Amino acid sequence: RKKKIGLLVMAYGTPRTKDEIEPYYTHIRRGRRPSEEALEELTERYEAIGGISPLAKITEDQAIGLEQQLNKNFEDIEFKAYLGLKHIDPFIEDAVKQMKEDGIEEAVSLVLAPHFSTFSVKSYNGRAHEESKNVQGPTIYSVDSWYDEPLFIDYWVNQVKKTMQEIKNKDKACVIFSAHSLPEKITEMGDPYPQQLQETADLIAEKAGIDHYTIGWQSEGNTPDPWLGPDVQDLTRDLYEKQGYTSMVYCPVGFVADHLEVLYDNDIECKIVTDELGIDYYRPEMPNAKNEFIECLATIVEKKLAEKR
Ligand code: FEC
Repeated sequence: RKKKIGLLVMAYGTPRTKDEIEPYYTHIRRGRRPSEEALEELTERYEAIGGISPLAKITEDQAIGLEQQLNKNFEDIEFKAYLGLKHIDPFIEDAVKQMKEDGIEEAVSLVLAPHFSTFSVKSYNGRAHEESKNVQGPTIYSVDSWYDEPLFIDYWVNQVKKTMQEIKNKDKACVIFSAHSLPEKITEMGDPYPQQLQETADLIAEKAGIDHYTIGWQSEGNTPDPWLGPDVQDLTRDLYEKQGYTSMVYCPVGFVADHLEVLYDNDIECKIVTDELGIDYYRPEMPNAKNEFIECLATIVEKKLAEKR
């Protein structure tokens, strides 16, 4: 009989219907209900990208794709994927309980976000381990980060090169590699998040032969404390006004799918700025469930297994 290994695939989660926006937003705000105004504003952003986010389907496709790829690569193991979401059901805890019920004794956990932060990856993995302890569930081998995985770098190298072919005056083009902003206090805690984004950017730029690039932050929260900057919108203005760049290539490498933070914060908000300045906007395709990205995820899991078993 084949050995069974669980794949705990963790992701942010998104409302699947308009009615789910409120409980989802409340969960993000750690149980505090948003004001009517804030709720309305978020609903409008979802409406602007077509009513609801395509993220739910993409995350599911990524998890299924990963399961299938690994089952193809290993003859002696049967992999089973369990989706565990941060802010909506099935929650991370639900997935761990389900693994326990299914008799899974060993699992690999992977967060669908490449860079490690105490606020993101650490909290996902922490919740998984905590629940597993509570229910005496499977031993979970957790991947902490994969921002420098060669297949991940290659994905973006190919995308950036493809986009660059569309740009006539390459000397006037700047690539902006970005990730979700986080409160600045993470740097005092020694969080590797900003360095990891810089490293991802350096690796992609080097391999793609890009000389003009920088990193930036996006989608920051609406709280009084300072967030990591520069924000990609301010950065766009500066790159044009101070350095004369007239083509901006947005690579939101901290994300892996088409969702609100990309389809709205890049494709609508950053585009408002480039339109206003009269310069060109480019945004290469996100990994989603493309084959080459599924192979990348499978490689990450395989490396973790090789290290642990
Ligand atoms: O539905 C969709 O298509 C979008 C899903 C979505 C993704 C995502 C990724 C990250 N977030 C991260 C951190 C924060 C922090 C706050 C925060 C707030 C929101 C809100 C929505 C939202 N996030 Fe998110 N994020 C997504 C959606 N996020 C909606 C609430 C409205 C707003 O502020 O825009 C601030 C929370 C607070 O108030 O304390 C912090 C990080 C990531 C990338 C890593 C990951 O995917 O886990 C970090 C996708």
